[in-house]
Amino acid sequence: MVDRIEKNILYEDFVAQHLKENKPCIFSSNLIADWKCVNSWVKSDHLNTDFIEKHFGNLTAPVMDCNKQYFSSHEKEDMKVSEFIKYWNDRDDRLLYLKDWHLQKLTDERFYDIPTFFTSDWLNEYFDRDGKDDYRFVYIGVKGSWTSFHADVFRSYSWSANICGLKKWIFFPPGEEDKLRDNFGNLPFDVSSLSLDEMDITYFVTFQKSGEVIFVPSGWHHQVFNLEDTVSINHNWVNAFSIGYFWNHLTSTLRSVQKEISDCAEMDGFDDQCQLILLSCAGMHHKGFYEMLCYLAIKRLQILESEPDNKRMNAIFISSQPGVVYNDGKLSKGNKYNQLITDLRMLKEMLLFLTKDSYMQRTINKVELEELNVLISRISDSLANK
Ligand SMILES: O=C(O)CCC(=O)C(=O)O
Ligand SMILES: [Fe+2]
Repeated sequence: MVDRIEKNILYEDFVAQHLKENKPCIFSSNLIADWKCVNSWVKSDHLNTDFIEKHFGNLTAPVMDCNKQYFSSHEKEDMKVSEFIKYWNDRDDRLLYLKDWHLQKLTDERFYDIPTFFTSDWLNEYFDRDGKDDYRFVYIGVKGSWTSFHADVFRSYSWSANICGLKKWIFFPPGEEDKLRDNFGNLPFDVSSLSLDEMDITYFVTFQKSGEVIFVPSGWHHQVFNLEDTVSINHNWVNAFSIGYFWNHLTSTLRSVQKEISDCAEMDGFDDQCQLILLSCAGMHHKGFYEMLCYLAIKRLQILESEPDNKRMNAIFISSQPGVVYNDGKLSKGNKYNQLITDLRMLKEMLLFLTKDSYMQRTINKVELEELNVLISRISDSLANK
């Protein structure tokens, strides 16, 4: 069963029961009722195509054809939004799904606010630093469109909010997917073609209605079906409670890369070559991971070290909401939860771990290693003053 959260819960309860436990849940309590897009993009429970056409028609978005497989995903092409809207209104024998559209990055307008539960997001906070990329998406799919079996990029969490429509999710706890691998170790593209009930495998099926928001934990494989025309917004995100999964994924992907090209292991530049392949297939390499943690740690230290006392005490919650640096302490009853401290403790632990990792020692140079040790001491000092 996937937990349903009907009433408002405290942030720290969500942390304890879902982030730390890495367990999925659905918020049915309409967390998104106030969203601008819920009101402007939807008319009588359906996509307001006139509005989308008028405001976004000239933009381009990635569109998949769910009737066509391309490796482990669907065939994709970039399309003018106005062309997609024409398809949406007329329909033909294609099964198109506009997805992974970075609309928030393309517009200045904020058409939704990230629910508090998901604002501690190191991934988007880090990628926002140069404005080049983000992990905030809009999905618009006709009835019958679907997303193939996968686990999310970087083994990040995701959250997904239905603006309108109905989704069916099939979830597999981490490790269960191994039971579905073929002789070559490949995962299936479509689990609905398998007789899951006849197998010794744990999985969950859940339905997400209009207004509901689902939390997808790290490393849970899933497949998603739009049972009605459906519009959703989703983010991939990572934070103190999932950064370890990210690191484990990076190192296990590196091991696969090393194995794949092991015949070149004796050649000069083997490590560099592996890192390049890792970057292109996992989206990040070891150096990038180290730089990300340093960036996040320095940003938090600067807040702790520079803000006047009262502001510092309130600056407990760094936010990945565009345009918002941090929320004040009203987030949590009694200010018991201090995200800044939680983040720094975890960042210190991870950074210490990296200094001892033999592969990381080969990846960063002596000066960088020295700087890393200085940064770790700075975090220790800051935490000791708390
Ligand atoms: O809604 C979909 O089609 C896919 C969403 C998804 O995979 C996710 O949010 O992780
Ligand atoms: Fe996903």
